[in-house]
Amino acid sequence: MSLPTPEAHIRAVTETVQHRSPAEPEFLQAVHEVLDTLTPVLAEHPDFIEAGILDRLVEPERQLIFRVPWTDDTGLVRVNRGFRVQFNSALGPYKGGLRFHPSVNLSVVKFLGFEQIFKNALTSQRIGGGKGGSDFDPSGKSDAEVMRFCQSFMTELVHHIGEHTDIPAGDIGVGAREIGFLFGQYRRITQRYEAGVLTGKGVGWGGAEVRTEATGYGAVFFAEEMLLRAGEGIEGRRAVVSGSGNVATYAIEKIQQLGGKAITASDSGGYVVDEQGIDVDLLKRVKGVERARISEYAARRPGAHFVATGSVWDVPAEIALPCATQNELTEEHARTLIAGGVRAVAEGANMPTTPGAVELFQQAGVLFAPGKAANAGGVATSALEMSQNAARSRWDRDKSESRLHDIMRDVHTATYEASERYGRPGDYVLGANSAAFVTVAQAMLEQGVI
Ligand code: NDP
Ligand code: 2IT
Repeated sequence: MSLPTPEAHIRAVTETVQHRSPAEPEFLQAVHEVLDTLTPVLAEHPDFIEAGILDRLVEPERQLIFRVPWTDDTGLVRVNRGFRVQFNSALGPYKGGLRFHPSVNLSVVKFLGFEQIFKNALTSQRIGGGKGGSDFDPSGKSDAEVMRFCQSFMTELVHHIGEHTDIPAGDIGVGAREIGFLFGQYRRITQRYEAGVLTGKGVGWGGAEVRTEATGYGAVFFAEEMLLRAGEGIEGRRAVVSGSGNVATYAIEKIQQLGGKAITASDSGGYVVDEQGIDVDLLKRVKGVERARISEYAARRPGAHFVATGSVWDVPAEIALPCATQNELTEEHARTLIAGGVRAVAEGANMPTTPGAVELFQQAGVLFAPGKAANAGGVATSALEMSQNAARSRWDRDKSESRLHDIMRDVHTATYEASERYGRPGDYVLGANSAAFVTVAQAMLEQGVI
């Protein structure tokens, strides 16, 4: 048998994806981002080419799309679309969040599910990759409406998940409130208290300590590891952060705890600049408790101001943490950040930096951490939650945070070492993709053609 070269193989697989999914730009972007870095690994592993590992990896094992009918507070029946893409289970049960946002469609869920395979592999926690969600928009909905939506969503999802098959969690628009409603309905339908079927639960009923904080804290730990390797640190440095949800809030909190100063936060309506450093308690109150707009933060905080146009990337800083959504940091933004002296960029969000912007950062020698490595602390702590649920145990905060810290150090080491091994030391994109791919590919190879 004569095998194609790695380059020809990657080209052929990419063309197949484009042919099968021509209308899925986010998914195609995520596939390109991974496949374009795999030439050195495939050159070392013709067995992966022969076994069709890439051909299988880009095709989800299962994709579910379902109707989610619910009744709003006026008595009107509404219909949303629900998704769960069970992408790859070579390393363990499908694991990944649910996103509730009007922009959710199959392309978005598939890009997130694809990323999740590699991210989960990097955590070394034996979890496969999946993602789900709905085009339901929780903003402006009452708690009762959100509950009815979650109950209807779970009435279908219940048939497809389980602690040994598929374990959803939160993502944009899905936090502790939604996980509570989803779990309640799961328990009611199945008549089983299967705590490990969802993660991000309330800490009083099976949730892990530090799961809420884990993604944001983890992204800062990763940024710190990159800086320490370069002989630098976080203390005394300015950071710009986008978003004001779960990930952004705890990234800001950890930056301040480590002696840095996070000076921005944003939402879809604009951003705030607070040169004294963001007041995390006020941010939690405004965005978390009151579910108000970020402009309200500036209204209540002397010295802070709200900007409705442009983006946080217009504010010069040494550390940049995109923690809102995909493709929010463009080439133009990258040029501005580089001109402003940025040293490290770590993606708290999934795929927030466009491919052109990533290239600019790398060319300029900026330390750049892709989301699948930098934001892996969230799902890693979800896996720790599953372990605690299975053992019917509960770890305290110190143990939980120190495990998270260790995992992020290990993800950094594995990523850096792979970047060296495959010929581009310090290229964390290539490092993360290669290290994760080898782990998943080897498991697929050993498990046969399935
Ligand atoms: P939240 O819903 O808690 O917060 C999302 C934030 O991003 C809000 O400030 C929101 O503003 C803003 N945002 C969302 N969509 C858009 C948009 N289209 N345009 C502009 N702003 C937007 O979500 P999370 O903090 O949980 O998630 C943020 C990112 O982190 C996502 O990319 C997610 O996939 C990723 N992530 C999350 C993990 C987790 O554990 N939660 C784990 C790993 C990654 P507004 O309120 O105005 O919409
Ligand atoms: O993108 C992600 O890693 C998440 N939204 C968290 C997934 C999880 O299962 O905790």
